[in-house]
Amino acid sequence: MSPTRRTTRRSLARRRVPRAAALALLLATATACANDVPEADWSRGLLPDHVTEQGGIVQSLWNGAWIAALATGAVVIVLIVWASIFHRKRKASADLPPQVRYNLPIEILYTLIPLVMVSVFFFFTARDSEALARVDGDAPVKVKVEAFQWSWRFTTTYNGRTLQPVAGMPVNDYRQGPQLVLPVDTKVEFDLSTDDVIHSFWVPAFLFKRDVIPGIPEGNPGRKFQITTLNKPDVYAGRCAELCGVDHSRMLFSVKLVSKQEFDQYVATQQAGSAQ
Ligand SMILES: [Cu+2]
Repeated sequence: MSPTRRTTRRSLARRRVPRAAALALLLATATACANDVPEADWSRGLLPDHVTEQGGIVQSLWNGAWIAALATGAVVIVLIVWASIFHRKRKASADLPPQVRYNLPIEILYTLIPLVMVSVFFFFTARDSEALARVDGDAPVKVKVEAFQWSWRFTTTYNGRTLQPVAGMPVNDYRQGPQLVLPVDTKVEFDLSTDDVIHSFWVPAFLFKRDVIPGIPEGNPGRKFQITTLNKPDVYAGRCAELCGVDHSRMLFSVKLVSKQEFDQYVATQQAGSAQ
């Protein structure tokens, strides 16, 4: 390498370091601004702590996929390093190395191993998608979710009694958006609908989101999903996950998980309101 080229490289590197640092700082501040981003933990593969039984299914599928991907990556890297260290071109000879074209056992191996890997991924994904999409129909709490530009209306039915709808408007903080109150350790069925554009119902702590598409008739299984809440009472952020117009980013809501007693009290007050 010529001395001039070395200096250019060094000065390039010198220029890049502060730029990278500035970018990192910008990213850190940008994340800090979003107050509704749940805490991600390396032990969970950077997913938020899940608050539904179904979230557990997603978490283990996620873990398994990463373990398989990392194991595959490790094997590939070891093979690359091994080949590049022990199978270098010998300076003395100009001959080609032994060619392995039309080597049937190796070709079968090339085909079978990826096929087996994809099949394993497919099996677990299909099994878990089926479990996540299952709706029994006997959930004690049913929530009709109506998405609109740019907020949500939640109408809860508990043991056959329908509460007053909770409707919101665009907000900057999810805590000011409409709040859906749900009891812990309970099966909840959601029915999603919209009259305007495509939205997407997303509660990060559920580790699940589902598009809300206009025109899907009532009773269609594509509108429904079901969760079983875990005993983790708290307030969780929810948002629209489909760019749906100018105030899409303010289409925020919250889900409050409460004890069954508190939920009964909530139902009582909501019913008193609906009697007016
Ligand atoms: Cu939306």
